[in-house]
Amino acid sequence: MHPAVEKKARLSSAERKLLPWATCFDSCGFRPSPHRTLGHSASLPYVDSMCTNNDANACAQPPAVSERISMSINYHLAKFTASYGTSAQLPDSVRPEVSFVGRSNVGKSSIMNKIFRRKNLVKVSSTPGKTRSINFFECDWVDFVDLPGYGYAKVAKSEKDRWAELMGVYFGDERRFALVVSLIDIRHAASALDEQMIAYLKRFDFPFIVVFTKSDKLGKNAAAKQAAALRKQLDIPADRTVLTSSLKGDGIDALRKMIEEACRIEVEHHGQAS
Ligand SMILES: Nc1nc2c(ncn2[C@@H]2O[C@H](COP(=O)(O)OP(=O)(O)OP(=O)(O)O)[C@@H](O)[C@H]2O)c(=O)[nH]1
Ligand SMILES: [Mg+2]
Repeated sequence: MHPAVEKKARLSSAERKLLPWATCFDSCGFRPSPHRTLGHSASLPYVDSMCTNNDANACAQPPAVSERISMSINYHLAKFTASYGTSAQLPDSVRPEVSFVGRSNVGKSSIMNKIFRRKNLVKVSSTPGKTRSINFFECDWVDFVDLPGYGYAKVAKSEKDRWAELMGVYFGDERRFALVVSLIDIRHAASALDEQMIAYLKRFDFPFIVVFTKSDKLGKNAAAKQAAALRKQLDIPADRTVLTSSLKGDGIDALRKMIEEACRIEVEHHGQAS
């Protein structure tokens, strides 16, 4: 079992309701939000939007535990499923979920395209703040989730509030979190918001890894040195980090392996739990 994705005891939904968004995420505007009641989203059109034909069996389901001998993900199957701008729309989590978080412009959408071997499936922009909704991509038996970036100052207060509520509900929800991929730009020290995000993931036992992005912007030695400094700053062991470049493709195979291992563990755990 890869230590980076070792399954920890999960929070009960009651415990997750106590998430301290107000204290943990003060400066980036998170705040506690009421939980969706169970079954609330059962009538949402999400299931329909995942299935593009009428054959229910065509919707990829996670492999059963007994079938997990080969649990690779076929990334060619990646497709956009839905975008959610309000928490009430969020669908129930039905499959392992891999969620991408990080500062605005850190490269979340770019790395998802690279993982999928696609150029423009996930919208990328040089203008920060591009991703403002929670965007779901179905990929074989896994859901990949592109989350809005934090720390982008030039956003109206009302928009920040909407985003904070959305993220609060997403992370406070009882979802099938297989892996949270927390991205940090290799060129800079982790910001206070990055530190808070990682403290939050640690505190609530989310399975997570830290991905350093844009390694092509530094020389090899400088990138390695900076990665070591960031690991120290964030107090993260080396095997929970990957140095990547979405431009060059460095580190993407290693990242795919970590994702697959995390999803395998999630399915195993989910199978045992149900
Ligand atoms: N050189 C280089 N540029 C990158 C890399 N990854 C992303 N970029 C660039 O960084 C900018 C932001 O990339 P996005 O993938 O849109 O970043 P994001 O984190 O999704 O941003 P938001 O949606 O605003 O939160 C774009 O101009 C990308 O081309 C990388 O590995 N190397
Ligand atoms: Mg984006």
